[in-house]
Amino acid sequence: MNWKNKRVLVIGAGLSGQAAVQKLQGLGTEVFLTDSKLLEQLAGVQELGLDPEHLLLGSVPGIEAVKPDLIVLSPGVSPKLPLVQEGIAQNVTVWSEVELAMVDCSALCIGVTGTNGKTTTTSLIGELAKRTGRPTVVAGNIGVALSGQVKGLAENGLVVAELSSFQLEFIDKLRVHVAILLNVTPDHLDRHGTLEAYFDAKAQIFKNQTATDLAILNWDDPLVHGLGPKLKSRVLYFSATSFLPEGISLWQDQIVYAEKGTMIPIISRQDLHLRGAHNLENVMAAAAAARTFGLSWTEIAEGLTQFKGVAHREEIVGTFEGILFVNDSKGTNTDAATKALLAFEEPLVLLAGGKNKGLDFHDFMKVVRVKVKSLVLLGLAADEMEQAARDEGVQTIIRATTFEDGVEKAIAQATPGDVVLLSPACTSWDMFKSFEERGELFKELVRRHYRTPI
Ligand code: UMA
Repeated sequence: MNWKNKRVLVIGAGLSGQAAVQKLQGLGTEVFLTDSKLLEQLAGVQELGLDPEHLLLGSVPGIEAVKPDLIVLSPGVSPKLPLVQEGIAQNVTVWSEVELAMVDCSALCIGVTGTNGKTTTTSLIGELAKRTGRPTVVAGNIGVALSGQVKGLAENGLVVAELSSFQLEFIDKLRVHVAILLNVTPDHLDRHGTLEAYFDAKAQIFKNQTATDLAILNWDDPLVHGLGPKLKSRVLYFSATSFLPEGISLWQDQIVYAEKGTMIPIISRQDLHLRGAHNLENVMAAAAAARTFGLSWTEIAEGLTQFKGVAHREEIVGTFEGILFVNDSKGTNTDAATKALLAFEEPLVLLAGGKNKGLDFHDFMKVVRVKVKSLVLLGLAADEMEQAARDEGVQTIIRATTFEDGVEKAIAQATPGDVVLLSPACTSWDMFKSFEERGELFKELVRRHYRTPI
């Protein structure tokens, strides 16, 4: 593409939009940036150096005001936005920010998608990738826009990208050489409408794969499993529940790789820091990906043993007066929160609630009834969650007025030997800017309660 003669409209001036603008400026394109917020509400936009004619803030313009050749969409911007719809109606190409990011990058691209486990798996692959000594970029939905990271990456480099359904919705030629689909359960239905549409967006990760590429699929997830025969690429399955004669799975307590009648033990599950069956899946997927960039199974096992997990995903805050505190602020949907509950054998006090993403809480509350001794609820979704909890026979339900009140009430419910778990099953957006902010406050409040240094 001859970028110099193009007019490109970037929608959304957050992390993705700003990184996209900078990338486009580097390509010599005429860039317009729009956002429904005002300049003073948008940190970092002033520094982009766009003149007022190219900065359309506060209200969204009509397509005629810009007449773009290309629209680059930030992931959080819905394609239902009239501006995007107008563009599509006028045959303007629409790209996700990740498509733009990779347009001039020829490094090997490893992409991770799925409803849950993406960040853990991406981080783990990133750690394994660094062991190769090759230049490595870890970015995407993980919190760092891809566009700002891949510039100048050598051809022998490795891009490890966490890719959300929002980012995959508008990819065009982006080729993910090694693509992982971990699982698909209801999430983001307020944006995608149906589970089918959400699944289709996730399956876009395989769109441009060829026969030499690799798809890594979860054998145990019926939706994901069924994709295998439809793909052009080679498929490698993993399973945390049954032994696979071809693929990565469990044999007694060992994670093993089996192929053509041979079986190679990779690591014993006891040697992993990560807890829970869902993390076994993340480890298996990461190990499969790491094989493609040339690490031996021994090197992979070393990397797996050393990985302690990531912040806000079942992150151990500490044990205070015999109570273990766990921050799973990233548990923003019912499936993630269920997995967190299932990872613990101890009696649980669960702190949950926030903003619902259009999910039904009844199945989740069935698990809460069995696993949780006290449920503390807060946030916008608290009424809905309480109703579902009552419907499913959850015994102890406590309401909190603020996040601080919720943490104090959770602590008051716990006795030595218990786990206090923050796993909200909701987004943080009713009370916080991000799940990170919520998780940080949780840790701070716990430490403050026990008067330990923050
Ligand atoms: N905006 C508009 N009009 C709209 C909607 C949004 O102008 O109709 C503007 C907002 O005013 C705001 C900007 O768009 O200024 C925000 O854009 P964004 O929501 O795409 O946020 P970014 O800062 O670009 O962050 C995005 C991802 N956010 C979302 O997908 C919601 C981040 O994932 C990602 O880390 C980042 O790009 C870098 O790649 C976060 C996330 O919550 C962690 N992801 C979801 C999830 O994991 O469940 C998908």
